[in-house]
Amino acid sequence: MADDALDLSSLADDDLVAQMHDDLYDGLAEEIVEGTEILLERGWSAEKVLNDALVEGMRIVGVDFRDGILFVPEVLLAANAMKAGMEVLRPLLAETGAQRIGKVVIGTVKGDIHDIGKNLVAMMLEGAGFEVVDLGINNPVESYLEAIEEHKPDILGMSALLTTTMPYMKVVIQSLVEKGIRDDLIVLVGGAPLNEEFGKAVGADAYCRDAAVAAETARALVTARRAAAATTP
Ligand code: B1M
Repeated sequence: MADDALDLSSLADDDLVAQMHDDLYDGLAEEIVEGTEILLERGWSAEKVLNDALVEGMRIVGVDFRDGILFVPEVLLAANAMKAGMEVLRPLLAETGAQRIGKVVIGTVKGDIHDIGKNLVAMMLEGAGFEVVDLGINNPVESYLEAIEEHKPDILGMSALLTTTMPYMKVVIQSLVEKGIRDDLIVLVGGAPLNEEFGKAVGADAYCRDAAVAAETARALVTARRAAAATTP
């Protein structure tokens, strides 16, 4: 830290969180890591740091991106800063003593390179006891199908952040139907422009508003499916 730099640890919680929103906006990864560590040392839960400091900071970035105040290079820096903070939280969010309760293949759909939300969902799923195979971004149907064939997951998760890429989820689900494997899988979808109605329209089992809901839904649907299988003669 330079001599004239702000000492983050001297700030009260509220001021520190506000400062982190500014630092995220300015793409300052080191400061975001430091702020994240300070809040954890002060006893904040990983979920609270994530939601109040990082996700809220990114929401503010999103508003100015939409309004043409911020542009792609600045938003990329903000995204990198957010990812740096998420790396500090990763072991805490993914921490679980429980046995693996199922497997998830997850990826962002073709044409879409947004991965922050999908990465968060993957972390929360790990934390909920799932083994997660993360296919990354920009996935065509073929990469989902190959991963399903190879990993035999209980759940397929798809993420889309653009109104232009979200319809691709239907393409993927339709190809599962054509291959006769749709009912072997629970399909969960998520991403900022989606909603419940869209999830139903594309034939997903559930739309997940956020990472916490994704983890809860995954657990509930896998448990229900196992219970149904156990009672089927
Ligand atoms: Co993009 N971008 N972007 N962008 N970007 C949005 C999505 C946008 C809403 C910004 C805006 O205008 N306000 C807008 C989309 C408009 C629309 O389609 N209606 C937009 C646009 C237009 C674009 C470009 C086209 C811009 C351009 O080039 N002119 C371009 C497209 C590139 C492409 O994908 N082909 C583009 C590029 C980028 C960057 C590369 C600069 C960067 C991405 C970096 C990265 O991800 N590595 C970026 C970013 C960062 C954003 C915003 C600002 C933030 C997204 C984010 O990370 N949010 C975003 C504005 C916004 O959403 N407020 C925006 C934080 C994250 C925690 O939330 O991703 O919603 P979210 O995930 C949540 C839930 O949605 C849910 O759980 C997550 C955690 O709680 N969820 C799931 C997500 N996936 C799930 C999957 C599941 C379950 C739940 O599976 C089971």
